[in-house]
Amino acid sequence: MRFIILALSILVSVLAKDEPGCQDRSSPARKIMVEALSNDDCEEKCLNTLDCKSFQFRKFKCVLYIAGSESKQEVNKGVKCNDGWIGNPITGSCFMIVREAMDWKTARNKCRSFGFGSQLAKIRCSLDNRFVKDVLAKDTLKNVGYWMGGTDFYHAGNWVWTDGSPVSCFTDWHEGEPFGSWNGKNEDCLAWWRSKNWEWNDVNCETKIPAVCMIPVKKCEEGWTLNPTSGTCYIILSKKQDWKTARQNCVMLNSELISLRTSQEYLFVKDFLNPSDEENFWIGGNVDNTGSWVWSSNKSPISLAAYSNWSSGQPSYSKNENCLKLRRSNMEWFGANCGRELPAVCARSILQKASKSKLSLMHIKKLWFLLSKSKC
Ligand SMILES: [Ca+2]
Ligand SMILES: [Ca+2]
Repeated sequence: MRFIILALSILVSVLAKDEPGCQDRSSPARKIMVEALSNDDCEEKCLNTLDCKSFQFRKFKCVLYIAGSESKQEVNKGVKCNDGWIGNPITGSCFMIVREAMDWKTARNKCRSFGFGSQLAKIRCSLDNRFVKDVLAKDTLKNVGYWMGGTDFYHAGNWVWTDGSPVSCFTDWHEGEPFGSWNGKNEDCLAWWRSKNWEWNDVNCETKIPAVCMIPVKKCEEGWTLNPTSGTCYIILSKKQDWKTARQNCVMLNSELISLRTSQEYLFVKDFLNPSDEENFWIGGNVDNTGSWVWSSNKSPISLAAYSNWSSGQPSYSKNENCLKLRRSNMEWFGANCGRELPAVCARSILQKASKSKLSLMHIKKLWFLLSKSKC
C-alpha cells in the first residue's frame, strides 16, 4: 500500500504543472528545424508557431527563428502590494505571513478579514510556491509549518481552495503526502511543512500554526477578455467610428488600439474575434508624419516588429490609406482611409485600471466566449 501511495505521489509530482495563465513564459531566442514542402509551407509553419520571428526554407528544411518571449517580470513590473504585503515580482501575487498560531478555520477567516480579495494562500503556480517557500525558509521563528488555503475536509481526497476551486494542476506534496491521518487524527488541511523541505503536507485542521494570506493577481475587469500569456485585456468597440475617434475612445478606457507584434497575440486575437459578425476592425497602426507605418501605442516602426501580416500588395502607400485595418476572416492587414467608420479592438495591460468613463462603455459590445479550458 505504501508503495502504491509512493508511486502515485511520484507520478503526481511528475505530472504537476502550473495552471493555465500561471507560468513564467519568458524564454530565450532559439531556432527550431521542421520539415516543410515549400517556402509557403515554411511561412505557414512560422505563422502558426508561438513567437516565430522569421523563417528560412532550404532543401525541404524549414528553420523557424523564435524570438525570446517577454518575461513576466517585465509584464508585472508595476506590481504593487498594500503595506505589510510582499509581492512576487514574477506573477504579481501579494502575500502576507500572519505569525499568530491559529487553527486552519481561524486562519482562513483572518485572511478574509484583510479585504482586497485576500484569502488563505491559493497556490496555482510553481512560481508562487517557490516564492513563498523562499520566504518561509528565511523565517527564523522555527515554526513547524504555515497554513495555505487547501482542504479536503468536505470530501476526503478531494482537495479544494477556500473559494471552492479545485487544487488541480499544480501541487507540491512531500513524498508520501497527503497521508490522510496521523496519530489517529484526520488530516484535512494543507500546510507548508518545515521538516518536509517546506513541501506540502496534510495536517489536522485544529493544529495551531501561522498562516500565509494572499491577494491573487487581478483579473480583467468586466467586459474585457484576458490573454493569460501576455497579461493583456481586450475589448471590442462595436460602434463604427473613424480611426482617430476609435483610438481616442480606447485611450478613454485607459487602453490603446491593439498592436499585433507576435504570432501568439495574432492567434489569440484571431480566436477572440472569431464569433464576431464584423469583418473589418481598426487596429493600432498608422502612417506617421515621416511616412512610416508605426504602432500607435509607442510609435515603434511596424517594420521592426517580430510579426506582421500585410495582405499581398500592402501597404500600398497610396494616398489616404494611412490607418491599419484588420480583416477578421484571414487576419490580414490593409492600409485604409482613416475616415472610414469601423469597429475597433482596444487592449491594455491587466495592471492598468479601466477609466470610469460611462460614455464610452455605452458603446461596448460585450463579447463573451470561453477562455481556453483548464488543461494540465
Ligand atoms: Ca484528508
Ligand atoms: Ca500529512
